[in-house]
Amino acid sequence: MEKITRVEAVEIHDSRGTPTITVTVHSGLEKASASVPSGKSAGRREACELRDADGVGVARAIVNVNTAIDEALRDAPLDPEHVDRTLLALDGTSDKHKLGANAMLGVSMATMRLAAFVRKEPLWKTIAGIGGFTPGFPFLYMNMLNGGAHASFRLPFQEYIVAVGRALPSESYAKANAIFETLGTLIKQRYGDVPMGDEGGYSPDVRGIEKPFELLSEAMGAEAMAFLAIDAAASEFFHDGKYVLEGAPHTSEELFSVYENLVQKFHLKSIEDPFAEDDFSAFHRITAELGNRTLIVGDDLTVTNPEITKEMIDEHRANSMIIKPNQVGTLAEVFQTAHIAQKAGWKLIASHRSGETEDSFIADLAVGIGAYGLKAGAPTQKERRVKYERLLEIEKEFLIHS
Ligand code: 2PG
Ligand code: MG
Repeated sequence: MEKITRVEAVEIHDSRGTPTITVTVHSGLEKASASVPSGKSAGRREACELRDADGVGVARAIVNVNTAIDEALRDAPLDPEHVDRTLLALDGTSDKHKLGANAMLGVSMATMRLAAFVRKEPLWKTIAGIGGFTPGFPFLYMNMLNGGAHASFRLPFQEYIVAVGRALPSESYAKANAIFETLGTLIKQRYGDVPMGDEGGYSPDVRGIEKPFELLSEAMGAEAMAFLAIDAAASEFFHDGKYVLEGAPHTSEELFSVYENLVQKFHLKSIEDPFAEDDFSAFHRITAELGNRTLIVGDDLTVTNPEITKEMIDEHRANSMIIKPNQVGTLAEVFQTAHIAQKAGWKLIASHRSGETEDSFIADLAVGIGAYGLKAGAPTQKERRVKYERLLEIEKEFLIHS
């Protein structure tokens, strides 16, 4: 088997202009790189994203890749599972604060990409093979209206999404783009020029909990293979024991009623982080009462961590989850989590972060693990578009390789 000859990291800037890292893994003359995204509405139990004392710089993460990790992996076999085991042993902490989950993930992803390259396989196929998954095409979860922590006008929820799942990604993408364009026209007519949020969606200054859903429904029209979804990111509007929506405090029960109404009225079919990440009884209740009609999706709740996911499954606190590699730090753990969740019948949604790079890795990940959805933002930003464009390439590869 080929051997790793060098591992190195450099600084780049993400879609918000914040520093992050790109890691390159070398094997002789061959090499592959991967870039690490960064979240803003991060879950409390996510693995540690190592930043410098100023909370911004990534010099320490870069040094870790270029010294300790490079030393540990020189001459190691180009085997993603071996590399992830080595990283985990070298870090040795429960939250990855020693090496940094960002440093580890960059190495983990670049190794997988290089392994695919030397196998002469598309990345999604290597992911499916090494991880033991059945690949498939996801619904496109396109975030069209940005609110919460991702926008200047704080629409109550963080993400208002249209999910489209036609037979082929090219068909889904064309439809999602058409809906997004119609939405843009509607917004322009009614609100003029509006700012865009962190994930490239519109951020109009509209009032009323139902208003964004009315707008999206109108833009969506009667498309059979599409539905409305949200990421409430409720930890972000949970203050002093109350959920504050448009200035009004709500109890968990009152917020539940808000969701129940939205499910009935707008056929909302997927609700991510409906409650704060510690409000377990509320998660349990919504899963029990709405879970047969609606995906209750953990994100801050589950943080792509195998043990935490297992606990949430056992306690029936959701029925689906977000998969974000940088929440946990290695692909080996991502695969472990995905298996635990799929075995329990949960649906997986592979997701970008609000601070993204031009790396399209999550498109291959979504297909490779056979995720139900791919959440990748709006096509106005290059960092989001590359994920969809990669999916269109995968569609062609799929015909040849499966
Ligand atoms: C989320 C994400 C991505 P962030 O909450 O799901 O959309 O946001 O990366 O800021 O955590
Ligand atoms: Mg989320």
